[in-house]
Amino acid sequence: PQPILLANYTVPSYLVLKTDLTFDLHDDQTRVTALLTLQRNPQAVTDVDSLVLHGSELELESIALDDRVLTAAEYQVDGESLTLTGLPSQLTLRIVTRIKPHLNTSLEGLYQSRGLYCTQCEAEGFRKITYYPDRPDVMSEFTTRITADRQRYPVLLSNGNLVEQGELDGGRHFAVWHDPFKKPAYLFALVAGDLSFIENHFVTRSGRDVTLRIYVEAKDLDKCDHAMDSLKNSMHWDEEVYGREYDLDIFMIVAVDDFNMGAMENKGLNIFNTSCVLAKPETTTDVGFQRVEAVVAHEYFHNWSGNRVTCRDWFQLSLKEGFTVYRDAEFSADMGSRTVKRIEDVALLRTLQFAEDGGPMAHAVRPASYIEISNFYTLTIYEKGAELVRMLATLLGPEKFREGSDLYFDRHDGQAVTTDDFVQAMADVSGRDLGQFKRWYSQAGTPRIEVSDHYDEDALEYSLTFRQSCPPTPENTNKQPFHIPVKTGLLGTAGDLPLRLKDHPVDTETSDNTSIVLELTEAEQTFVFQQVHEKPVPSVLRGFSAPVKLHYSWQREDLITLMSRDSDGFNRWEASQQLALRVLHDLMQEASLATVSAATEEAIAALIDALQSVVQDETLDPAMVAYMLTLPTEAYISELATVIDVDAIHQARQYLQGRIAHALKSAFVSIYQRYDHQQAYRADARGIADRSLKNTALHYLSLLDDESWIETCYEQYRAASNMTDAMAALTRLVNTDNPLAATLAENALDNFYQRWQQEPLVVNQWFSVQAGCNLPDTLAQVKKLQKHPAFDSRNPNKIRALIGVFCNNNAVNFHRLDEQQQGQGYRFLADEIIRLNKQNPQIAARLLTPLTKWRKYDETRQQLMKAELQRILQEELSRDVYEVVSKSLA
Ligand code: B3K
Ligand code: ZN
Repeated sequence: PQPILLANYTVPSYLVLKTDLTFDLHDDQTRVTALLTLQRNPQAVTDVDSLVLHGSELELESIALDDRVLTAAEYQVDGESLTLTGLPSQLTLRIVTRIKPHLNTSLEGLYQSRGLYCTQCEAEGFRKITYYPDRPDVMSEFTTRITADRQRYPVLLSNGNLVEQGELDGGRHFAVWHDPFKKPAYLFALVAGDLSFIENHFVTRSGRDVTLRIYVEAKDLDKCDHAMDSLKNSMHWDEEVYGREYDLDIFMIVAVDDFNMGAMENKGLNIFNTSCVLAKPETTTDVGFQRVEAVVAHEYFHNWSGNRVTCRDWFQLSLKEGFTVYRDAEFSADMGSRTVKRIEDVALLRTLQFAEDGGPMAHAVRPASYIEISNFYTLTIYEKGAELVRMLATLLGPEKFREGSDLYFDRHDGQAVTTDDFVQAMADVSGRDLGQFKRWYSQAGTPRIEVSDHYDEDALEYSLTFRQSCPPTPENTNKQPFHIPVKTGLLGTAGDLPLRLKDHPVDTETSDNTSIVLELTEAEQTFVFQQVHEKPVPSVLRGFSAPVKLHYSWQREDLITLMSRDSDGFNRWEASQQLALRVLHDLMQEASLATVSAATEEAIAALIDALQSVVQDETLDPAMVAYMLTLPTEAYISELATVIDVDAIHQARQYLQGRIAHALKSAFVSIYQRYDHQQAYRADARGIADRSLKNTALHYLSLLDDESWIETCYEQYRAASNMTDAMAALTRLVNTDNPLAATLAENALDNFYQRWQQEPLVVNQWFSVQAGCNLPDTLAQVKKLQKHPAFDSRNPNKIRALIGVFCNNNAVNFHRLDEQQQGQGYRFLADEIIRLNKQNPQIAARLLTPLTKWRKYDETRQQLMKAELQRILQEELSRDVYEVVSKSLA
């Protein structure tokens, strides 16, 4: 397969003014009639008279040009397109195709999920429905007529407003939907099935009444309230914060069980993975509740950032995704705790996105080429893309940023545009030159910043010197300096010092005088602070103001100061992680953990002291305490490592957790006991924070060599009235290497399955907790679970819950090297990928991620992992899998 290049972009030769679709749904096939009204694009560079329609896996029944049926000689078809030449400047095409949704396992195009018809068209799924110019810069007004059996498919939905419905012969019925907003084909949606719904209303600030509906299977009606609340909150927030109103009379969400990703923002008809809609305390964890809120908001916000203003081509994907992730993150921050949300997002970015940016699939936020666009729905496009928008907001300040956003939406409403257009709007309202900033969009890789400082006590001057660099990435070896906002403060003995920056008058309107945004634009830069009366501790990169790796050699005491007193909550947490990371690295250097060197002992003692103060700090949000008590994850330690020593990382972390558990035992006991186990469940920031701290305490207590805490875990599992507490306890039982724990874990797992077997999303959690087990023999257990009647090898949620969790979140077992199991994890994954390559290429390619990281491991593992990638490459591969495997081996 050949790569597609951004540099080769050309405007479409024809515009599709109107798209009238008819779907006749029958058991053995669906007949699709597309009536397209076309007009030559006045913007087309040359006077072209040819038109390429995309199409794949379609059976063409007929094609008529202005009502004249064409003969096969009058067009060219291949597996991917249908080309017409010699066309007039105005024409209609009537295209009849047949498709087989019941055989569609790729979950792209029109397919069936538990008997329900649904679609997924982004990025290029519409071409599996009919021949069409399936590119986002072709925007059209859609009318959709659906006919189907009335009894089995009582609900017929598409985008826009319902304009007509009625009965037909033979027990069939029909519905006609019209979407007044022009949209690209990737936003098209259709749903047909036997669904129930909950309904609510929202009155927009200009007074328009919008009907809100969430469609689910009848059995799930009791799990829709949280999604509905989240939707109403999102609608309100977007009016308040961005001035954006909803524009149709109805907004619908449909939940389906078989879905490749989280959800899809189709105009007026969002289609969601059930995992991102359904929530109730008994079945859903706190993380699940937060995910529903975030995804509902994300898809809703796309109505403006994505639908009203869309992408010119798929290289611009981050235009809508980065901006929308930034918007949903700010929404969640406003709904819950801002600092906690930031910590969670940064933790994700620094482990997974940084790893992506340092690996063979590294690509720019606006990539220059791709083989299969589905492979570019990445952490870089989404999460790093959101960081770029956040940096623009930091550089401009809130008012100018909002003005820029208003200008962007006003200027480009109804258009398909580029990331340059977005930055231009920000430049225009602020008068700032953002030319250098745009390098963030075109250069891949995570910049590294080295910070050094100097205090001149005679001159009372403190200087900070920053050196930036960026490692080479596959498409770009020579990086130009980035424009990096580094939010900075200085801590003195009594707290934040007032800042007086030499040659840079502090803008009192935008700065509280104790925090300042330093702008790095050169490879090396020094900033001098004046009238500094004591040697300060620098608090740099507050709030993680840029997606970079920052290095500064803090003294241990400095970190403790930051942990206890920084006014920036994010940096308090960050200091706790830095302190713990140092101890973990010391431990990994030890020959044996049975006897640890005096220096390491001292470092452990200092960490424990600092954590003790955290536990005692009553001003801290309990969620913050929980996060500060939690050691950096194995995934993050691995990302920081040059060569990942899987076992040493796991052992060091386990060991240190044990030491903390012993040293802070009484604090943990009191946290656990003071928690009111009877309190009613609330999925708000406070409720989530309290449970998180209490369960962190239980985690530590379960590490003590004291079976009473294992019994407590079992008790908590049995008594739990919400899934968060049940799962926290069950996870401890499953992961504890002790005969009593093993027995109780088995009981609990049996009980769990018996109780929840009718709830697919809960069964997924049951698969995950077992797949994530750190004890030996987990791979054998995973293979056994694949044969369990509740496992469905075609359902992406099940695949992620069992295979994804084992390969991504269970490093010690996936990478096992002992004699019997050497390389077995890799072989297992490769076998799955080979199977999925045919069935569902998108999921197959996504599952490959852990193997793509082979270069980061020791020689033995490298060889084993590489051999599996080479074995996959021998197969006849989908574009999706081919791209990832070939780039990984390059
Ligand atoms: N835009 C969709 C993602 C579609 C992915 C297709 N492979 C979901 C979202 O980001 O909102
Ligand atoms: Zn999105």
